[in-house]
Amino acid sequence: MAAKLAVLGTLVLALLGSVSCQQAGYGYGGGNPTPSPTSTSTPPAYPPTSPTPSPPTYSSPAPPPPTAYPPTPSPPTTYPPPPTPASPPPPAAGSGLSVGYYNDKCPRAEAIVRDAVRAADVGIKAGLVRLFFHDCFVQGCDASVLLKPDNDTNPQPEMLGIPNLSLRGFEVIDAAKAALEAECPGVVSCADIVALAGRDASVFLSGGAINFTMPAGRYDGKVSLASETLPNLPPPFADVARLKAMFAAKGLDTVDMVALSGAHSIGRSHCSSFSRDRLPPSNTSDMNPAFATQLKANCTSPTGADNTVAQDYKTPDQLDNQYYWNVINHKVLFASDAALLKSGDTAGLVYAAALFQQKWEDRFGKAMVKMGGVEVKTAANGEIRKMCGYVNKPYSG
Ligand code: HEM
Ligand SMILES: *[C@@H]1O[C@H](CO)[C@@H](O)[C@H](O)[C@H]1NC(C)=O
Ligand SMILES: *[C@@H]1O[C@H](CO)[C@@H](O)[C@H](O)[C@H]1NC(C)=O
Ligand SMILES: *[C@@H]1O[C@H](CO)[C@@H](O)[C@H](O)[C@H]1NC(C)=O
Ligand SMILES: *[C@@H]1O[C@H](CO)[C@@H](O)[C@H](O)[C@H]1NC(C)=O
Ligand SMILES: CC(=O)N[C@H]1CO[C@H](CO)[C@@H](O)[C@@H]1O
Repeated sequence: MAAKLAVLGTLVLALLGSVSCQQAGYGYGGGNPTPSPTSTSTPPAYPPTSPTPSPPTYSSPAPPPPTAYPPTPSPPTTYPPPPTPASPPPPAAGSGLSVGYYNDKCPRAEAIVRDAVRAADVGIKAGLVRLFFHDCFVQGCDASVLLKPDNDTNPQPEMLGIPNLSLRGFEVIDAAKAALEAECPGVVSCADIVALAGRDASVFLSGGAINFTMPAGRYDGKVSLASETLPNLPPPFADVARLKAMFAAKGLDTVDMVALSGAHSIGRSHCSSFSRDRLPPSNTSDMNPAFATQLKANCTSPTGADNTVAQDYKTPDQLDNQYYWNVINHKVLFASDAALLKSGDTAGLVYAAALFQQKWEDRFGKAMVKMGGVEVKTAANGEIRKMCGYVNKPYSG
């Protein structure tokens, strides 16, 4: 009863204030992808959608008092925050992008990308959602994450940065690009393919519950540096302050951050991304002990391989709000996930997302669009690549 009251109290707070979430992909793991032991998908066991959800079993301090929140009960209609108007200089959201950008230029463009994403398995689909995030946070959404090492021009692209070591889904982007070049050569940017694929993967993995339009018109960048990945991508051991700061640096607020963190409801992680700071014997975390024991077992490998485990132990292949219940129940992998409970505004958003699935779905779509507007390039500083792994050849550099 006390727990339920606490949940409801936090909920009220969440409705009053706006918060954003965290949880960025680090991706220490990499090297030898071992099939995820949890890849066997569980039936969609969504938590009850009614305001009387399964009682959270959390034992953490009760959510902060109402005074921690914006006192003025602004009506629900005031958030999600209005779309940031496209302003010129800093992390502006998507100036120059438009929905249906390819309708005239290449009418089947979006359908071609969707078909390529549809053909991918659930794990690769999850990878595509993360790929979009990593692309946008480093050099903006410009497909710089796709550039392959080139001994002469760029031996150390983003792809070789530590956080990128476990990215996947590249072959889906390449397949879509090949089909698009056959259909309308030189028209569709790799950056748009990454963005549309991230959207489509979200639609598929949510069973259509998350469904939003993604503006397009991005150009592809020519710069990709491994050295820019660590400073721009939040690490799995980040605390709330760091998460907020790193998202804010991209023009994304706390509501966006918490909503996007729900992406940790799909896909997997290598054990190396969290075992050191989150698993016994170094018990510095507030992880549920039984969950920690299971993770420890699943991460134990006779050969020393870097195993993978599901991000969401309960519905690993569904993009749903189960993630937020996992946060509440201390059954998440990263310190950055757990951290969302540790500040009043983020905790409020976590409870709101757990209790109001549709609200979160809506916020997730809006935040994906906003993320897709980060530092986009234009014809003036970008190009339409012919192959997504390489800048166009006659390179006047
Ligand atoms: C808030 C800060 C975030 C942190 C610290 C973080 C960290 C990580 C880490 C460490 C992994 C596991 C990589 C591995 O070891 O294989 C991961 C996976 C993943 N992340 Fe995040 N992430 C964050 C935000 C996001 C966002 C904003 C998205 C997308 C909207 C996202 C989507 C994913 C997905 C889908 C996976 C699974 C990928 C796969 O299965 O291949 N993450 N993240
Ligand atoms: C550990 O692996 C088992 C067997 O694949 C799986 O059922 C369980 O959900 C996994 N637990 C965690 C916490 O990953
Ligand atoms: C790039 O350099 C590495 C190491 O020096 C070498 O093994 C490789 O063959 C080179 N690749 C190309 C395409 O030149
Ligand atoms: C998503 O929305 C579009 C436009 O409203 C609709 O045509 C499409 O069928 C929807 N997709 C899914 C999977 O529900
Ligand atoms: C870790 O320590 C905390 C606090 O001492 C304790 O509550 C928790 O059960 C421990 N977790 C594990 C996995 O041993
Ligand atoms: C999936 C992918 O392309 N990842 C790359 C990350 O970096 C390693 C090298 O460290 C490459 O081998 C992978 O191809």
